[in-house]
Amino acid sequence: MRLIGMLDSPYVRRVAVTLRLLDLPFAHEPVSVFRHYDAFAAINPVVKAPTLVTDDGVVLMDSSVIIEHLERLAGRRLGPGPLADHARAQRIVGLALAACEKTVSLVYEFNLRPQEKHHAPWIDRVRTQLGAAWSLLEAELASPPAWLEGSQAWLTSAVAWTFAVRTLPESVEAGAYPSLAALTARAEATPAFQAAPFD
Ligand SMILES: N[C@@H](CCC(=O)N[C@@H](CS)C(=O)NCC(=O)O)C(=O)O
Repeated sequence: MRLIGMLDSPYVRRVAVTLRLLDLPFAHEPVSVFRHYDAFAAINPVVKAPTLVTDDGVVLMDSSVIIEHLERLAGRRLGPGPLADHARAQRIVGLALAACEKTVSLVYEFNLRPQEKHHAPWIDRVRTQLGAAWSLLEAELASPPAWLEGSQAWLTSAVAWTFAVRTLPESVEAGAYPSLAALTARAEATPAFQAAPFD
């Protein structure tokens, strides 16, 4: 299997950590959707990171779609079995992914759009959504379920927080999310995270 994309993308990184935790062998190709557009397009013309090329040559995209396939391949899930626990796990994953999406929106707004074209009401809206996602995620993690560590909810929360802190530090209130910060520090020290460093 080939995982295409840079590890400074939270979506690529969550797939890389998942591959490690599921003990699935893969080759990582750090191709950038921006700096290596043509090389990326030669693999996946949609130019979306992550892209996963299966051993049969099927080209998959979207981290959640890829993770669903990897869990089928491995024959196990990184999450709790009971339905009520699954709902809570999916809520945590959804909040973390929303935080990633809103952080990426701000990064694109600030780094790709010319300053004279910035639209303040849109930026305010995204910041408000981002703040809501972090606050709700922190509330979930302040009383963590027993199954959290090692789960998809756990790794996606940590990947999201590292991405925000490293990419757009001014968008996160340092100290406002202690449970999230502590979970991330522990996750980043594990072999699966260290094998897939942010940079
Ligand atoms: N929902 C997607 C989001 C993936 C995504 O937006 N990736 C970014 C890199 S962080 C990308 O491919 N950007 C290039 C583009 O959208 O043109 C996922 O979970 O994989």
